[in-house]
Amino acid sequence: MEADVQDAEGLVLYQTEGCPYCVKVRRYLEQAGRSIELRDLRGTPDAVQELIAATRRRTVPCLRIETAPGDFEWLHESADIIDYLAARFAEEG
Ligand SMILES: N[C@@H](CCC(=O)N[C@@H](CS)C(=O)NCC(=O)O)C(=O)O
Repeated sequence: MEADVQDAEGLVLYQTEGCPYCVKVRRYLEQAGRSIELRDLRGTPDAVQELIAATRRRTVPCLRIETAPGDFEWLHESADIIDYLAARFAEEG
């Protein structure tokens, strides 16, 4: 599912609704007053395939970071994702 107004460019969170680690990241976003594009793996086979093709894992949450047009880095681990987002939001102000 494509979701939400984006206010951070080039970021997509691959996630599922019920995963507690995904909830942690979504809660952080809510508290930070930010939103990014969310892709829910449930019912979105394309998102599952994208994640597995890029990372060889199906684990969520995973943050896709566009580093240049069409180039992506993929970041697993909810704590690392939150640290990355916090640093990025601090930079962007
Ligand atoms: N340590 C990870 C745990 C992530 C995790 O266990 N995610 C589960 C869903 S709640 C998952 O994707 N399991 C399926 C898999 O790893 O293939 C984090 O904090 O992000």
